[in-house]
Amino acid sequence: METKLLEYMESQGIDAFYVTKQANIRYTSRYMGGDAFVVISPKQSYVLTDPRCTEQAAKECPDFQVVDWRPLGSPEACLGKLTEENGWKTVAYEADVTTYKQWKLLQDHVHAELVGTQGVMEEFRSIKTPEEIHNLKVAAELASRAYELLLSDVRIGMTEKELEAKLSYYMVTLGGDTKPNFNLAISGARTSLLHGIPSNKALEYGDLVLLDFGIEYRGYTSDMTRVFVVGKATEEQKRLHRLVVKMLEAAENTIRDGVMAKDVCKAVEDVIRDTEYWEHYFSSIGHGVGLFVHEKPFLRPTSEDIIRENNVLAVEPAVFIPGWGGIHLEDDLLVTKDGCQVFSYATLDLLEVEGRA
Ligand SMILES: [Mn+2]
Repeated sequence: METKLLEYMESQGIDAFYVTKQANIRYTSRYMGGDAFVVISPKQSYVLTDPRCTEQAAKECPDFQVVDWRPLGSPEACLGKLTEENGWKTVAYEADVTTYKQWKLLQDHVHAELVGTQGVMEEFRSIKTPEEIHNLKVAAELASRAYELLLSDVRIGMTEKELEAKLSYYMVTLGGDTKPNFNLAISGARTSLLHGIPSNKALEYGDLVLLDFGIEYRGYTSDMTRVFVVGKATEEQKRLHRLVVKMLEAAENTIRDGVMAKDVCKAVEDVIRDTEYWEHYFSSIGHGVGLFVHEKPFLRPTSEDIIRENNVLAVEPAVFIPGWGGIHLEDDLLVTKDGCQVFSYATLDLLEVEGRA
C-alpha cells in the first residue's frame, strides 16, 4: 500500500509525508488505535504516538519506528526533530484536515518546505487490494446476516432504538469490529428522514421500517439499506418498493470498469423520470466504501469520477416523500471488468414481518 505513495512522493520531490487523517493513518501503517500520526519517508517511516499507545503501535506496525512525541510537546515538534535528523527538505501534509493550530506548529517546528496536499491517498484507496476486498466482503456479509437474524426479533411495540441496538449487537457478536457505524433504524413516516436518528418511537402495525447500517471488519466498513413492513404492506408501499428495486437493478446492470459515475446516475434516472415519484427522487446514488463509509468514487449526476475495476461501492437509490416515508435500498458491491459482484446478500424483497409476540 505504501508503494504507491512512495512513487508519488518521488515524482513530486517530497522527502516525507505527514499523515494525520485517521483512515490514511490506518491505510499507510495498519495501526488501529488512537492518538497517532504517521510520517512516511523512503528510508524509514514513523508512527508518532504517546506512551499509552506505543506498545500497540509497535505490535501493529513492525516496519515503522514508533516514537513517543510527548517529551517534545507536540507531534509537529516531533516531526520537526525528525526532519532535522533526516535532512528532509520538503515535507507534505494533508491540507484538508490540518487545523490552524497544527499549521502554526508545523511552521514553527518543521524547517523545510511545507507542501499542502489534498486527496492523494484517497485516490489510491479507491482501488482495493485483494485483502481489502476480502475485508469489505466479510463486512457486508456480517451486516446481511445480522439483518436476517434481526427480522425474527421484530415486535410491535419495540422502539427504533431497541431495533438499532439489536442490529448492532448481532453485527458485533458475529465478528465485526467493536464499533458499529452510525446506524439508522427508523419507522413509519420518519423513514423519509435521510439521516434520521433512531428514537423512542415504537413500531406500529403497518409501519414501514428502514434500516441503513453497517459494521467494520478489520477497519473496513459495510453500508447497506433494507426496508420491511410490520404487518401487511400497502399497494403504494409495494409500488414504490418495486420502482426502487428497478432503479438498483439499473445501476448494477450499468456498473463495470470504465463507466462514468454520472452515466450510472443517468441509467437510474431513466427508470424514475416519467413517474409520479420523480420530484422526490434523491439524485446522489452511491459512493465508494473502504476505511471510510463515504469515499471516492462518488455516484452523483455532476461527478467526473470514473468507475474502476476493484472499486468497492455502496449503491443506494432512494425516494423520500416528506410526511409519507421513504424507500431506500443499498447494496455493497465489487466492480469487475465486465460488471459487478454484489456482497450484501440479504433479500431486497419488501418483507411483511408479523411482529407479534
Ligand atoms: Mn451509503
